[in-house]
Amino acid sequence: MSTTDLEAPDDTSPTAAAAANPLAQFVQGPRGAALDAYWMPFTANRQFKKNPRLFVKAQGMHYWTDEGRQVLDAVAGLWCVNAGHNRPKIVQAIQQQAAEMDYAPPFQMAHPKAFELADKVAQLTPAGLNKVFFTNSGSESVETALKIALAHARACGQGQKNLFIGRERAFHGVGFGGISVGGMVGNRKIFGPLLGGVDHLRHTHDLARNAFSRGVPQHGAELADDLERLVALHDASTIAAVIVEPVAGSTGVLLPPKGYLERLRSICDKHGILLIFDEVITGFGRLGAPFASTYFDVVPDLMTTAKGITTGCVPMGAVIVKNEIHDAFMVGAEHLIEFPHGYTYSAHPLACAAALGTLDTYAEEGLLTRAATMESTFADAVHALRDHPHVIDIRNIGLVGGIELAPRPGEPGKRAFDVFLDCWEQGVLIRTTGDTIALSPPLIIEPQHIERLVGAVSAALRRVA
Ligand code: PXG
Repeated sequence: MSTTDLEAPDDTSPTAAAAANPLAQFVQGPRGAALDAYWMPFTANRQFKKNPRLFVKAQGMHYWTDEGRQVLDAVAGLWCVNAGHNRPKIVQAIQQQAAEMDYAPPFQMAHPKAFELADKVAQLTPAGLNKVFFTNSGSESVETALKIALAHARACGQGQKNLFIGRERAFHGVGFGGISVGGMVGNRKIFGPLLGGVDHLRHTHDLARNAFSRGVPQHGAELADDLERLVALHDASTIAAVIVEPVAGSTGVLLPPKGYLERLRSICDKHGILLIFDEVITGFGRLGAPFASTYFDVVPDLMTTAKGITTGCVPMGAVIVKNEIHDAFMVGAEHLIEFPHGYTYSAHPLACAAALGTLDTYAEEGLLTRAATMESTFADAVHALRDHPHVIDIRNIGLVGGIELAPRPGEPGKRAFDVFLDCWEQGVLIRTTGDTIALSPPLIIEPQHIERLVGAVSAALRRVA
């Protein structure tokens, strides 16, 4: 793959980008009226609408704004554009599918690409996880996995196993199941009593012992024993599943302490509790292996995925399940639906086409392991920010970086957000969560992009008070 192909498409001059922008008349004129109707998700709407940030074009490692500015994408859109933007094979796959067949109902009917994709996904996942249930997002994957866990217990004659164990500071999407097992207070506190029957493990973030670790932190495997405490409290006979992100992203780039996931796995085994890995951000190459479960060599019973499955270009998610869990449902009269769950757009033809094109691109360019090749260059660059103002920790794994800042007194999250705005002005898109800067670039990143993105964060950190 040549970098030039990705960097210099024929028609990406600033003027072309601006001319192609249908919103230009609105964003350049009085903005209030035109921007009013769209209630934006997870956005400070009023702040945004005073000074909108609009993308109109993307290619490779970059976006272009409606004003024609080129912006380096240091977060792969939202942890999803793993293959880089607008890759030709994927674009072509979607175009062809759209022209051939727009939609096929997924209930009692199917189309060939759904089977082809499920088979390809199953080949990438750890041995024994071979059954693929398609959804349209990470949130839907989480709801699906939780429902499979409950229904599985019942199918096994253990209907009393109906509690879930999540973890503090976890993010599992925005469905009621997901926010219930999740541990982000801001995403939970205004939504009432949530799902009953959920408890939480302690989170693993420990700056006192692990600050500035390179790769996984050394201390904290024993935090997995918190599961023993919850088992002692609730009894294993009542617990259906434990769900964790192997590496937590949106909650601030939290890495599992060395040995932690292994310990969680063995405690789940000991007590007959299903282990769900939420691989929505770690899936499809983010850590330098196809999945975090591959990377850590810890095999869950169910995996939730989304994002990278289509490199973000068409919404899709998938839950991958151990064969025996699936097989427990395949009983009773054959004309009956075994698992009454699914979505109108499960295995949507455009999503399947996009995912097949994406998996081809990953395979051809070795992208599912490329983060391992780039890891040390990326880690060196990110850890070089260590002595910058306000930096209290730096974390890295694969092509994921977290830079935690001391919060400004009385204004949590504001300092990091100011760094985000400063980087934006410099033409680099980063992401912040609380006071942590999260970096998760497309897996096609080259050293010069790493230099540029870390250079921008460095300049911003020196400027922001
Ligand atoms: N699980 C995990 C681990 C995620 O990271 C979801 C589930 C939900 O996926 P959907 O497709 O429903 O959004 C996610 C989503 C951020 C950020 O700022 C991350 C996500 C979503 C929004 C923002 O890092 N991840």
